Amino acid sequence: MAVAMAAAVTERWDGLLVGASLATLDDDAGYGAIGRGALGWKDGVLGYVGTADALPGDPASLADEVIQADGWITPGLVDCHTHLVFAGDRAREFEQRLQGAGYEEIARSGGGIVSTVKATRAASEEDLLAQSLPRAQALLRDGATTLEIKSGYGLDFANERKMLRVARQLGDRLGIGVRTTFLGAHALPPEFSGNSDDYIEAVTEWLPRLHAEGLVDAVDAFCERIGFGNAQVRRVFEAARALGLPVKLHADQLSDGDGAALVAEFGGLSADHVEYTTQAGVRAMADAGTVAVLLPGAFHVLRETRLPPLAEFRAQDVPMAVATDCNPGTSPLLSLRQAMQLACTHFRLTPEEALRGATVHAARALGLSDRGVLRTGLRADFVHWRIGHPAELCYWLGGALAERVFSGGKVLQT
Ligand code: DI6
Ligand code: FE
Repeated sequence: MAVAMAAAVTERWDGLLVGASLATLDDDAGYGAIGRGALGWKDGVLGYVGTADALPGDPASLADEVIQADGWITPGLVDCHTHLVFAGDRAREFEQRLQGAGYEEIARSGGGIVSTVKATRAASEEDLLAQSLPRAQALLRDGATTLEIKSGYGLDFANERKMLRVARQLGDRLGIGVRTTFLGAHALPPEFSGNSDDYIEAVTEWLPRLHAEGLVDAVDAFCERIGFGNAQVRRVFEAARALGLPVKLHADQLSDGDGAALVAEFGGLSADHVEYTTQAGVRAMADAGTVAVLLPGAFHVLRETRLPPLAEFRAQDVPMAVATDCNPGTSPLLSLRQAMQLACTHFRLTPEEALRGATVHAARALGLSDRGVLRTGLRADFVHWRIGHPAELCYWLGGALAERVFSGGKVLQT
């Protein structure tokens, strides 16, 4: 008897949430719905995912804290593509575009990304953290528990390093998972004007140094007419491969540059944007297991009309993730749920596809297998939503639907 009681005590969960419906997403299709569910966790890991009725005892005897809840629980959202660390804003450029100036035209005349580079270089590390923190907090408040954050507005060693350090600090400060991506090959800084090959050479030299400081989880590049060409991206990817770092790519956003096939050739985690990706690119992604990251915020803000090859992705079973692309130029978007909404309206994703895109498939786009679904043994990252059906996550524009957001079993305070 004493032995049995001791066993029960050691298995006691830290927390148990009872009564809400669960969208586990732990099936190949559907929401993986469990009505009147229960979720128990210990030491930041899920220990029970199932119906309330099948709990092995009275809730109060099972956990230190019992939360009675209605509404729905989903996995914590994973924003797998953001540029949320930057200084300043580009609201003025937004006005110019509304008066007819094109995004590429502004970039070529010294505005665009390079103007954010100036502001980011001028900011101290503390200031950059202070400016970026509210953006990360906004994403968290609407359900994100994992953020990918790219560099790419520093474009020299010290400033790329500063951005990546700030990204790490955001993760520590907020108690969430942050994955950093080195995007040195984002734009050509003015001091390398006319010399893009030399700049790429410099990028490949910075990468091992930044990696040695533990600042890099993956490597990305902007493969585009106004970015870098395939041969240059290849050099960056080879440098990543030499360090065993995974790659991803801003591919075929404004024009078809064979970007999807290139990143697939390197076994890349994801090809992102992909509006102009061809059938051959989709096939290469399918063969390599590369995720398509859809970024409907940039599509929306740029008033793009060319749709990503959605039917092809579905036909070839290429997983589609959805992310905010939070950045000051093309996607000043501070809610992943809003990105899911835009993915439904612009790309005709079903709400279920959009939810999978912002959880399961997004985790895969970051190479993370410990989150993205509600399953025993995975991280206790989940969101308790005040909704009557999961489609509401994609239905409301704006609003505050998250009752509580949990990361590693702890309620996030933002
Ligand atoms: N594609 C994008 O949508 C962002 N970067 C990129 O390569 C835009 C970045 C910016 O305009 O500041
Ligand atoms: Fe981007």
